[in-house]
Amino acid sequence: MAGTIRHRARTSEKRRSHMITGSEVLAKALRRRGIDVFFFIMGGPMIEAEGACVAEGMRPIDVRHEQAAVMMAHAYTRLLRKPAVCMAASGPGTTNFVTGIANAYVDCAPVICIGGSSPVIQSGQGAFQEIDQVGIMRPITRWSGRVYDARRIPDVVDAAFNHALNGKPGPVYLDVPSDVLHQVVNEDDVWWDRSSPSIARPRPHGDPSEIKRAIALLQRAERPIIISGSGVIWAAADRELRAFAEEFAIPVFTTPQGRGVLPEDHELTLLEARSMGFREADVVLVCGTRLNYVVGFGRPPRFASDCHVIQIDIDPWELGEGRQVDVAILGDVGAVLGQMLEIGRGELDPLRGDDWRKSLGERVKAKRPEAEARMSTDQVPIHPLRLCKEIRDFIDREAVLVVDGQEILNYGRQSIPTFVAGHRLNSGPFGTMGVGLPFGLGAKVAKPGTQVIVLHGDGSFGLNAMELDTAVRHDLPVVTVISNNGGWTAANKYKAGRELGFTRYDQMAVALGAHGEHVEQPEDIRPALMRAAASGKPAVVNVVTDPAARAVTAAFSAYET
Ligand SMILES: Cc1ncc(C[n+]2csc(CCOP(=O)(O)OP(=O)(O)O)c2C)c(N)n1
Ligand SMILES: [Mg+2]
Repeated sequence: MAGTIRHRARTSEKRRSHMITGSEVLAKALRRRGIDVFFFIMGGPMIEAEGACVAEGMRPIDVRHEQAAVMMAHAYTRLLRKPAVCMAASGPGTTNFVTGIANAYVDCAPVICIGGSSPVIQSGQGAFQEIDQVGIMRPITRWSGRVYDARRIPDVVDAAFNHALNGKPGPVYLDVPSDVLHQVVNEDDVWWDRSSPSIARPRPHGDPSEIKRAIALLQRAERPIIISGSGVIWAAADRELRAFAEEFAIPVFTTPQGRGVLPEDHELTLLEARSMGFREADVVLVCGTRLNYVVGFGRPPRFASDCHVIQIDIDPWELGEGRQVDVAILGDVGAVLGQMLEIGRGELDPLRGDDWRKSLGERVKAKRPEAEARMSTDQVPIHPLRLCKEIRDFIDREAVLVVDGQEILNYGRQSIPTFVAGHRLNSGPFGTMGVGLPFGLGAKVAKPGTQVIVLHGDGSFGLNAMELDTAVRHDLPVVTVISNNGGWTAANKYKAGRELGFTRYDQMAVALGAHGEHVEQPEDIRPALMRAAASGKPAVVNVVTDPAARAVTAAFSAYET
């Protein structure tokens, strides 16, 4: 009742002149930054703001868990290389963001997370759903801040976007208290000045003297390689990377999140010779990726102790982090590679290292038939690699493939190639189970015309399985294939809490209005995939796989990791 009276008072107050609520200012500020979709669960004090966003023409994707909202926004940023917004109610709605935000932080995805909060006027008094949301988010974001006056909303929204995008990208958290959202202000008093949708990310060039040193090192290299990370995808530098690699015939290895910068049937993507390439390289050009555990910290035994490292990164704190490097170039990876290409022309001889490249190529050729044979097994229960082969042969070349789980993640990484930059998403360097389905849905929202396939473990599927309902309600026809090995990881030894049983997730899908398929024989996988895709609905293909199959990377690899 009190709420209704307040609402009427605000409405009549607004009619008097150009009066506007904080909620409406927020919606307009987001629109000005080019936001056209948002992922959320409704709830106070955000309800009016969310309605205002719809009124501004933004597409509302209401989900079933706030964690999934962040993950959908995350995939959207990756696919379209632009920021995306998610929103939550105060208190538990916002704290449910946490895993999604932490994952986006480790993955450097510029997700703009907006949480409603209890009123400033009651702060510290035990208000409804009051908790230190800004403090909770601070260590897992690039910026966590609060707006205290509706007139400042566009200005603070701009600050949030700038922190998300400039330098190394990452998530930000913006806290909007209820009294700021409900505040009625004169539109003329709102700080619109800095808010422009055309604000460009700075793309700094590298120091020319460091670039010369890098070229000099490459000139002396007998066995150079490039390691390319997701920084190259975010900087939209796949063209520059490809041009540089091709000009000087340097093999390219990507991180799992950075796949597709070169189509993985390109002659310089020698996937199966990854370990050998790392081990034997004498100069490593690291582009837009951290020297973290994913690449063995750039140290022995993965790399030779005397190999030289050139690192290009937009973030000064990443340069030389983990290990010392020989040349550190601070700058936008696309801009720097452009500079290096210019200086390198005429200086670098692509024929150098030809013999070594050939031996890497031979390694690839030698390993392929063996890997193909392992993937072709007719065993029952179905081997996860057979499932990977069926998916590999079924999906479009441009498909977005999301993989989540442990055994199935490892098998998938080794066996299914990617041909488009950014079209491969997975549990990521943070190792987050549950990203699969929400990533798939975020990808489908971003690119509705592209086939999206999620390859899920049965355990990881369960974490955000209710997002199937989101898929049905929002008509997002993503095909989720479950490698159902009856539990978490392989049953290769006793593990407490491993067993989940062979649940009929396909029946659950049907109950939610999606398409369901249940598969136990290898020859039935392909027809089930075809029916699932042809249904035009979100679909679950529940494939019973061998619980004993354990992906030992070295032993099973089609390409070594
Ligand atoms: C959110 C989260 N919870 C728990 C873990 C620990 N964990 C890592 S892999 C894994 C098992 C995944 O099982 P499943 O999705 O069924 O795939 P499978 O390995 O069986 O193919 C678990 C529980 C994690 N990484 N993330
Ligand atoms: Mg499993």
